[in-house]
Amino acid sequence: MKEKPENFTPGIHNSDYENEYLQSRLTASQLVNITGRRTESLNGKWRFAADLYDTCRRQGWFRQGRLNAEGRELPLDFDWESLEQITVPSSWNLLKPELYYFEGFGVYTRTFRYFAQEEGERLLLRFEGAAYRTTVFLNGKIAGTHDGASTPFNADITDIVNRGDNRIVVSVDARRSPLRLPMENTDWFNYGGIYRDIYLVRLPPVYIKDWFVRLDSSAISADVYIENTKDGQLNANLRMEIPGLNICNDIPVINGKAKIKIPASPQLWSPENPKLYDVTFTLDANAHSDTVNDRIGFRIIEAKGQEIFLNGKKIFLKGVCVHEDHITLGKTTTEKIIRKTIRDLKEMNGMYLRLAHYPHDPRFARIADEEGVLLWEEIPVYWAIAFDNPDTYNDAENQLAELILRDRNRASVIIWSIGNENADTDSRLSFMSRLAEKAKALDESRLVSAACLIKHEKLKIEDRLIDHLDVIGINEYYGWYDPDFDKLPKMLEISNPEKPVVICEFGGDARLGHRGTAEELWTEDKQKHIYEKQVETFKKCPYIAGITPWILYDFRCPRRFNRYQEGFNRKGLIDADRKSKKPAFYVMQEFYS
Ligand code: GCB
Repeated sequence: MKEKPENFTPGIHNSDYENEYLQSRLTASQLVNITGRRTESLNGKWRFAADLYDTCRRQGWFRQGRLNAEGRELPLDFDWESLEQITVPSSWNLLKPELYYFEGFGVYTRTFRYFAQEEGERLLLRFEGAAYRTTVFLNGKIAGTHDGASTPFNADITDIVNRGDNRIVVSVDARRSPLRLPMENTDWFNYGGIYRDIYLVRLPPVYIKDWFVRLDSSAISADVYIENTKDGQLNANLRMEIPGLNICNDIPVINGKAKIKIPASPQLWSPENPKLYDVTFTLDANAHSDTVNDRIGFRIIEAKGQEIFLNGKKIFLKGVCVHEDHITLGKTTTEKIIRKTIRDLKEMNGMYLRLAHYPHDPRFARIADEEGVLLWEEIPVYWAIAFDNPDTYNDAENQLAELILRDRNRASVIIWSIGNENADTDSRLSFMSRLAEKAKALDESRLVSAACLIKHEKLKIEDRLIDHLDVIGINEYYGWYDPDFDKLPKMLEISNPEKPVVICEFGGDARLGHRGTAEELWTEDKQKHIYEKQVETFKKCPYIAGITPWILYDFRCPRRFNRYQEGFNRKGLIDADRKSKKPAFYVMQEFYS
């Protein structure tokens, strides 16, 4: 044990103050499915301070007051109502110039009033995304800590919420670190803060925690999970209704779990016919009732040999990659932005998106369900993360579980991607094969993939992880990072993959409006030339089952400084204004038509 001198003063001397906050972790195991539930938004005006030295947590500001050893009040270095007002959700970097490069701790606070509406009511505090480590306090108590910038989490605050006024304090740590996911080096901008919606959710004391409904050959399979927060045995009656299919069945609940398979032939969901069915679960348990509704599409996605099949028909995935980055909002998004992204995809004659490189806003998959767009969803196991570190693994597995639990009822999502461009080492193989197993354990109805690298010396698709994947994702930049184009057809010829291949990245940078020859770097002409050569080659390859060029829109990136880039990755087919198209956009439009 470290010596603690008599004059040690917590809050000014370094101590392991963080340990206290790490005891109560908010993880996938607590996640409640809130789809179709009534929520009360906590979006809006909050008080905020950039807390460079993490003083909120060091000094325990959340306790609201500080006493000395004799129990006398100490002067406080904070005063909640004098902090500046900001809007939540937002990426703090874009709120004002002084915060543009800020990657530290931010402390947020606001009050809310609460009165229970039913006896035994539970109250959840739900975050859809805060970057990166979030510690939540309510009325002087710790509600929990969450790791991961892009997945949802919730804290059950029933035991610490007051009748009437409540003060919530949230400390968000946006630092990059070699142990985090992603690690400190990424090819995108590290936006910080509470950048997605935040809600209160009321639940009865016995409630439907989660459901997973999907088509399983010719039957609809449902798994439903019930949480009983009351003492005593659960006495529950659960009903599933799908009026559009004349389904109305009671499902027995055993130890909080209910499972059923009902033969059915629904109209199949597809990009041409994105048919959704209303699904309702009603629970009557221990004198309480709970109802949840969802809108679910039924379809089957499979990989056989070198091909991908949707509802038994071979498909070619006509797609494009997209980041969440927005010129004025950063990682914060809106329904309008999501719908516009899908319109741009459709204008390109595409029907598939790779949501790179982390889970995007939860509205994306819901809107894609309605619009008939197929999705690849991904966790930020990006480049050289700490594959040897068990904490990093636990974080990755938890982020994967949070994503899958959030979106496994969405027909649009067909692929879970467990990583991007990770070198084929032993520790990476063990880390990522465990992730693949985890994805299958949580959801056997979708395909698992990862964006892999080519073995350059052999000029071949070869990676030990492939044994654990259903679909091989390949990133290649022939014509750009490797100027020798002829290697692409050679590589495709030398390779003989036993599984379908999707080219999940290719492309090159072009500054909007910069013209020149097809050989001149950074010109629209060179980018167009790369696209023409790439798609010509793909046409001749029998085993490519889909492509997603990099990328739909230019996006901010602090690694890119030259006169054409000016802080942006310019590989977009459309400028960062999300309006102005580059000529390569039309190459894809024609290829996909
Ligand atoms: C890649 C990465 C992507 C980068 C891109 C680029 O291979 O997966 O995150 O942004 O290349 O532009 O270099």
